[in-house]
Amino acid sequence: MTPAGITRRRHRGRAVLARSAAVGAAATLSLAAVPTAAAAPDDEHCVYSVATQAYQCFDSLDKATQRHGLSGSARTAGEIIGATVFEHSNYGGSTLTITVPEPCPKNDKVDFWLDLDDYWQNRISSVQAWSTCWVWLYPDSGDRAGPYKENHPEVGSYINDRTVTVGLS
Ligand SMILES: [Ca+2]
Repeated sequence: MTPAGITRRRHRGRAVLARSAAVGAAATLSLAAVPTAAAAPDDEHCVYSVATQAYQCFDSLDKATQRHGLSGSARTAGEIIGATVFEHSNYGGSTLTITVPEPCPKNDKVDFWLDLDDYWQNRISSVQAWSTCWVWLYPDSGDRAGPYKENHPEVGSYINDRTVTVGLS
């Protein structure tokens, strides 16, 4: 059941114009036409720890979180899930799960921050909040949207595909 929105972008290389009439020097020009199709990534499912700044990726969200408490090394380290953010609405596409060392204290402060990497900037479309954490989404403008409590299949048109920093409070 693949979300319909995920189609691998395929740039079919324009037929190479091999003009045999041109002399040898012209042939080197074709090197400039480096194909970009390979840059289109498959979905990735990663876990980021705000405590250790460790970043680990997996084949699926299930594997990334192994039930919603994490297991294995992450749990051993005392980490719990603060939030999962998604590339597409309705929790589709790539996922990034943010783990925190403790449930978010309800102290009217943003306790945990994550500046998104190039891949995740301007990509978040839905979010899930866990472990008492509320999710705040910050666009480049310094404004913010939130708090998102529990599950939000749409973050809303204001912030959709505009988040550059995630905060957990
Ligand atoms: Ca998106």
